Amino acid sequence: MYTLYSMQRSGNSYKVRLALAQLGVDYRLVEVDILKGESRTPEFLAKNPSGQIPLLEVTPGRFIAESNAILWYVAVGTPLAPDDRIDRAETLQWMFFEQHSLEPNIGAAYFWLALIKGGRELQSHALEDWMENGYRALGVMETHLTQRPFFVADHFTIADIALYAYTHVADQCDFDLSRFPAIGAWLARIAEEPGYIAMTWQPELASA
Ligand SMILES: N[C@@H](CCC(=O)N[C@@H](CS)C(=O)NCC(=O)O)C(=O)O
Repeated sequence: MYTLYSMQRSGNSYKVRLALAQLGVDYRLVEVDILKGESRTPEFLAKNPSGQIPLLEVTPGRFIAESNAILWYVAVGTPLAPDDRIDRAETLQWMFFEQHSLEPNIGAAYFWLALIKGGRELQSHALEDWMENGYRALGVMETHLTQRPFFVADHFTIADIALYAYTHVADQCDFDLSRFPAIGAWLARIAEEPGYIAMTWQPELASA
């Protein structure tokens, strides 16, 4: 059985919880509080030298880091991970976009504005860039979704899961999603997928 090191309010961790729920895969969950430095202890760094969650132990002592790499690992061979060559490359394209254009802006804004007390004041110098670049990423997504129900192959895939995690909480960190009707419809479509779980959902927590 997999062991997932995750934090409840981490969007990157939620991607993996959402994919595992969609796939109906059981796993052991270990909650890691990054705000208390629990991902930077010697024990955790021995598992993932980057000191970050999510982290998936796939077999005893074998770990995969990076949310989008974990998504590929758990989803390969299922409809969530397209097999066709072009669809697969497009899935990767959107997952790289997520890491490069969306997560560093909306993910950062979410972390500092929604999770950290006093974060707005601490990061006031960065906020303008996050908003400008985050809105640009949302604009790209909106244009794509105007013509299609999902990002790739006209069905729900790990590209959607990767992009959904921080987009669906963007309104908690100053982004006005009402400006993006196609994104709004896509968010609603995902929430209706069979096996959908909210970010707040948790299986029984295992002890660390
Ligand atoms: N690119 C990584 C980013 C992971 C990441 O930023 N994790 C954050 C939580 S969302 C973390 O563990 N931060 C704690 C730290 O860096 O000390 C991914 O997609 O998994």
